[in-house]
Amino acid sequence: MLVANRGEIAVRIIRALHELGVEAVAVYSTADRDALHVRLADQAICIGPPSATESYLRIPNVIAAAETTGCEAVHPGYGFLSENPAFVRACVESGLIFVGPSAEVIEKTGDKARAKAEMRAAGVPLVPGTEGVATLAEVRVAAVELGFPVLLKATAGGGGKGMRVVDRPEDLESAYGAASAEAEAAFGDGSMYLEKALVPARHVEIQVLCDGHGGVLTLGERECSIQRRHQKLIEESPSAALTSEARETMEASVERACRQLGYLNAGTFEFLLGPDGSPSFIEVNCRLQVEHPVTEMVTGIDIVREQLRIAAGERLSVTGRAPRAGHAIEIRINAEDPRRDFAPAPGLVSRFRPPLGPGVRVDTAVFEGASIPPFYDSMIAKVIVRDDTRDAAIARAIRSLEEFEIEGIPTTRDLAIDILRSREFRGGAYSTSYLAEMEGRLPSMVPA
Ligand code: MV4
Repeated sequence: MLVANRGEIAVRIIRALHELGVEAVAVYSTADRDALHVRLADQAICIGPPSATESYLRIPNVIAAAETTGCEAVHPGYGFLSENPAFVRACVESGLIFVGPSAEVIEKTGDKARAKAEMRAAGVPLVPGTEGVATLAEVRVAAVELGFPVLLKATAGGGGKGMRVVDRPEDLESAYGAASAEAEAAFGDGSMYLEKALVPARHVEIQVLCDGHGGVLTLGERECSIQRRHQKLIEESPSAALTSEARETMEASVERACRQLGYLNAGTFEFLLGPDGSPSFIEVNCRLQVEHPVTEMVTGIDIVREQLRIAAGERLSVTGRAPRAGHAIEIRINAEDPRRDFAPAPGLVSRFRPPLGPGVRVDTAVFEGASIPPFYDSMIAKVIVRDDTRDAAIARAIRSLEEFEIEGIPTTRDLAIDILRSREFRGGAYSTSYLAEMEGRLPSMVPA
């Protein structure tokens, strides 16, 4: 198996491969020569210089690495080429099994307006809005019907790019132009659609696994509302905002959607919970996600192992709803300075002592003496804890983060401790606005 990624997720995948007795081939840029994923793999192929566009994103180089080493399959991890239909097609043309859905499914769901149309047909609850792509004239009419505030979204968008909240009719034209131009520049597609803006909202997503024999397993939700500028910082499961009825509605609708799409392998369906707690679908992620360990900790299911078994043509051993127990929280540790507007702060990690003890898992590719290169994502570790109740999991998370010694670079560790201790987080009633509202109130976010 070729692992077409780097960092903690490459390490995570190599571990799953080795447990199944499968040889792992790593790829790396010249900036990652001494990286942990290179050391843990059975073979490693250099695919280019540090810039991701010339290495981890360069399809011919990744395919050549798989071919020259005799790989049978490719796991893309998250980011990089993981949701790129051209990469999936290149794999298939080279006789490589891609660990993920088909190029057709990735294309269908990558167009957010098209994805919504598919979900509507499957009876998934949607945020009210235009049916598909809308011109400025159509948006003007729809906005009046929906009522302000509305949200302009790029059909090719994601991560908030090409998205604009509009509060007043007179701002529609300039917002449409700006968002469409931003989407055109970022994705080569300026198509827009409109939705009613749900504010304040909670971001809750459902994890699913689908095999090639019609088996569908839903693995419950992850609450991902603690984020800053679309970068998630803390995720947990279960969500304090979901009743068991709302959860079952979401899981049943995701199961129908997967059957309708012909979904294969791991996927995540993102929903917003409105002020009344009712879920509305927003988009599909056709990949393994950063926060997948939260779900692994409450279900006991190894999602990456299941991905590999599905790619090998095996059946899911359980279908329907995965069993769950307890409460899990993931904290992302980034090499960023929260006192300097979260500026990335790569460099030498002079001390690195991750937490241990009951109910604690740390996913990382960092070790003492490692250098964090400036070319990639700033996430350096994930601390995931599980305990019987939410309060116990919070206490375990704080204990773990206090135990975590990282020196040489600034990190988001202390900010995470502040968040976990805050009355708002402990109460469980937070929304996606939480961090913006806490700006200046959390000690570790105050400029030095
Ligand atoms: C929304 C929304 C409110 N109303 N859609 C952000 C990125 C993309 N995944 C969709 N996003 C949102 N869509 C409607 N109709 C609020 C957000 C949003 C958000 C969603 C999830 C997690 C964090 C967020 C932060 C700001 C806005």
